Amino acid sequence: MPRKLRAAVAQLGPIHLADNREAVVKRLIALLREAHGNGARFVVFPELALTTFFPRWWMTDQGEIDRYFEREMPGPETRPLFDIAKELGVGFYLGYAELTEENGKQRHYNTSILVDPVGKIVGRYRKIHLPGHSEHLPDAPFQHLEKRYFDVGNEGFNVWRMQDAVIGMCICNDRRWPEAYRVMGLQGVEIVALGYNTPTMNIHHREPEHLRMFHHLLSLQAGAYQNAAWVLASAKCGAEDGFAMIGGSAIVAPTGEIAAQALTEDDELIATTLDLELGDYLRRTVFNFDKHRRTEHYGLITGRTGARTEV
Ligand code: CDT
Repeated sequence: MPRKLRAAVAQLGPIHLADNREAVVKRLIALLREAHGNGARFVVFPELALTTFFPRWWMTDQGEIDRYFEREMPGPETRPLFDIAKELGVGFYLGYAELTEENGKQRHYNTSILVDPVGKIVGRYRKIHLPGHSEHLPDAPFQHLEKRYFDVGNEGFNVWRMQDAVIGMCICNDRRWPEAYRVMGLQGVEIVALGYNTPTMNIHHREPEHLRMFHHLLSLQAGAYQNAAWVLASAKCGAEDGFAMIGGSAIVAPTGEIAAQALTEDDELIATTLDLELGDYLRRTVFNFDKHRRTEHYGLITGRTGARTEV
């Protein structure tokens, strides 16, 4: 009997500064119900799915910044999502800003969790590749202050067994880094779940807008193929208070092919039945890691961070 899991990606349209958590959670629940009606048993929501993409705003008052963070999960506003997921028997991935305390110090993480079909959190990932900058860029059309508002994730790239599948998580900018997928690939990942908020404009370098979508899909497809895994990528997109972000939520097969892709920049569900054995032939042949990887030649990958030319 081939192992199959019907799964959905629940893309979110914009969340504006004025939108509150209750209204957002209602949208998440509507998508969850739609996914269940579609036969899906696992749903991927975006990065920072409960608020606007607040790193675009320069803020100096820590109290104001902390309003975008969750101190508990589930909390009073998110509890209904967990309850309905449990009632429907649907597992999910959810991205949010996490405020916690470690060794007496407050820590801020860009986090995602994996919740099983009985509403229990079984996995947590804290974003490692934080993009953007930490200083104020007054001349830029908007900010990208992830390096200011978040600490670098401290729990690595892990995988969890849930719903008879090996599931790994990463967040947005991580999808551009082959190391993120490979660390999960080396743990036998079958599904990589990820959420993203990708501004349509690159504030660091002017480039044609179409490249944003091209690089997004290129990264998903390469990561999927080279690790023989399904990649489920969920956008928060459209114009939040006038600031545009790309859509293009996608389900990518282990072959690197796009199995489903969102068409809008609004709340939209896409679903596919994942054949969890589709990647097996790649794992046995071209990407048989045991047989073909040459770790004795990969030392620089962990030994050196930046590129340096010595010739
Ligand atoms: N949220 C996030 O990680 N966004 C980044 C923007 C990169 S440009 C600063 C991304 O990789 O899509």
